[in-house]
Amino acid sequence: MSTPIRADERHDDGPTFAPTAAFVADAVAGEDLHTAATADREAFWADQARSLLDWRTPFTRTLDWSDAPFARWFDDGELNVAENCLDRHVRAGNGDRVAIHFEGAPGDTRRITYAELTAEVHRAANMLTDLGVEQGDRVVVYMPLVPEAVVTMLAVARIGAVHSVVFGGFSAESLRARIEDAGAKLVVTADGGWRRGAVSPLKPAVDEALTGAGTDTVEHVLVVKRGGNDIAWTDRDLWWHDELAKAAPEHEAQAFPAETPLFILYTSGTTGKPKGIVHTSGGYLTQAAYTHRNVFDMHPEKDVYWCTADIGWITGHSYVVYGPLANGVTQVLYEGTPDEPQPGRWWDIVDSYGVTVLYTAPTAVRAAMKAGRQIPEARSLESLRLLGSVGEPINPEAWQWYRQVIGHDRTPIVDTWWQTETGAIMISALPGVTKLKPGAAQTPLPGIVAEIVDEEGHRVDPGESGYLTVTEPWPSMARGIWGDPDRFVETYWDRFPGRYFAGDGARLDGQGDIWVQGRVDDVMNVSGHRLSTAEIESALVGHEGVAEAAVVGAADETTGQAVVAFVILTAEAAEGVDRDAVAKELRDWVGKRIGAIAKPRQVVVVPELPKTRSGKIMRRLLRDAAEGRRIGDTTTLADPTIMATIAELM
Ligand code: 6R9
Repeated sequence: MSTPIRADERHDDGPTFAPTAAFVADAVAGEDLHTAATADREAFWADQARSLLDWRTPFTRTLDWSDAPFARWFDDGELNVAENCLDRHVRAGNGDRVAIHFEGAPGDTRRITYAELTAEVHRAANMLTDLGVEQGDRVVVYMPLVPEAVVTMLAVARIGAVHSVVFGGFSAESLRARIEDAGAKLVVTADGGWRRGAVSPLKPAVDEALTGAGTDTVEHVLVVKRGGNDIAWTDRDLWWHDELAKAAPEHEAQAFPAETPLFILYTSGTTGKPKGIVHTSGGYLTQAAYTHRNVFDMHPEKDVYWCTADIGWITGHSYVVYGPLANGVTQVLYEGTPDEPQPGRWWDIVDSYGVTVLYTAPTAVRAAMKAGRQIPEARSLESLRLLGSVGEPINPEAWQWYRQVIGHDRTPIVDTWWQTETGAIMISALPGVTKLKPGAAQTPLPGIVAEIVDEEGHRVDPGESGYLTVTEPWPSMARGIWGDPDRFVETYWDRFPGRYFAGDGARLDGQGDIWVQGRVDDVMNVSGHRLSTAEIESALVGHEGVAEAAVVGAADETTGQAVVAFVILTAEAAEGVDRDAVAKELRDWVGKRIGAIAKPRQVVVVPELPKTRSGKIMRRLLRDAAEGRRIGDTTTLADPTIMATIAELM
């Protein structure tokens, strides 16, 4: 496989794929959505909110933008998010429909209907109340991808509390920092989860996190038994199954105002400290449901949908939990990795549940390409009718392979651009409307207004590149950064006044289609996961042997980008040093401080970093070295010879 083609090297005149007549005939979304949204954007969103959700108190105000950029949507309306995802489907006579086909990594399965999931969440909501969790309290969720994680999120939502899911791959220190920032009252975890045939413990990281500073707010740790591994036990620990058994089965859902906070989700920014992105209830759920229904062409009575994301990321929030459940769809939830215990496990899951719509990340597609087409070709995959992509730009080569090999040359592919901050999909093709263009996210969805602008904030002409901005408020937009409103304004709204700037560069082609080119700031995208260079650098310099560190994201065939770190050791550490041993130690160190996903692919011990005379590290040159390119212009460096030395050390 060749190196992924960068978006800015692509051309407008590649192949396009028009929707087939058969697809159009049965498509949920038609051209009329665009017409309605263009005619009156706010009225369009109000219609979506009313038709997709059940409101206990109907709203009369659609948008209050008077305190911009802090939006309030549908704010005099009241609803219960969990009731919208559960009870109303049961009341509508769909209680017997499967909500979740769970497949554990070791092969255990559970089939959970909407009636069963509703009953479980009722009990869990009572359990949380019994444990003293009240409206507005924060509950941190640190769990494997098992049904109890979904139940926890919905139970927290049901009582008007706020969840903050921390990806199970994050370290004890990352977990501690998030518990502290959110001031969590309760942590829900599991003894361990399954990964590649073995139990990967989770509870020990919670124990370690809670020995750290700033975690006194935590009153209890609720533990789901999943791995069966031995764990330490303290007075504050409680077994999920014991507490659930004690809780009453019936739960009357209370209605909450639309702007009630629903969750906090931490994401990497350009500084070392992760930001707690806050989402609220009515607007978020409206856009999660609207995008899920229209972009994935959901026919809840017959589709089997599968989004492969973990609930620790925004994709898992909006397209595993809230979107699909609000729409009453049947979905697959799989705990493991694509290729355990054998290559092709994912494709076996598609066949065994008859998955019709699959939503995954380009990095997974490229890994499947690398493993070889003979693996999916040995499976049927006939049930698939629509494929989705998210997390990073999908190079046209991977797009074509995804369509041919997985989609048998007939399925549309929707490339969906959005972010933790946007809450739900913003730019994507509509499968029954748009002529698909491999590699381009294409058009803002009906109701969304996005523009590409130059340095001065002026719209670029077709054929040009610039910064991707959103010009009008949207229902699922972040309502702020937890505990730091100023940072929200500075980070997203100051660069281009009146516009939300997402941190991505993009190109507008001759037909008005948008090609997202990736981050223009110091945020890396590794396997579709956001990592901050500053955060990894600060972890590295936290090691006693490291004097200075610079981190770059280097292009990588499979993961999109990979972390490459350049470090200067302290004089003591540098003495008689074994470079390989140091590199390994520092990789593990970063894994321990942040999490395995942040481990550098390469750690290069260097005598000096390329700095300008004013002392600014020139990451551009380090990226050249990390990608094995000819080193660019070094004339502004304080020491122009340093790059030659570094290139030799690679
Ligand atoms: C949903 C999610 C957001 C960043 C975003 C951008 C990149 C996501 C993309 C894409 C090109 C797509 N990104 N989808 N780039 N095409 N279809 O991934 O949220 O984890 O917050 O990351 O991911 O760079 O700014 P999040």
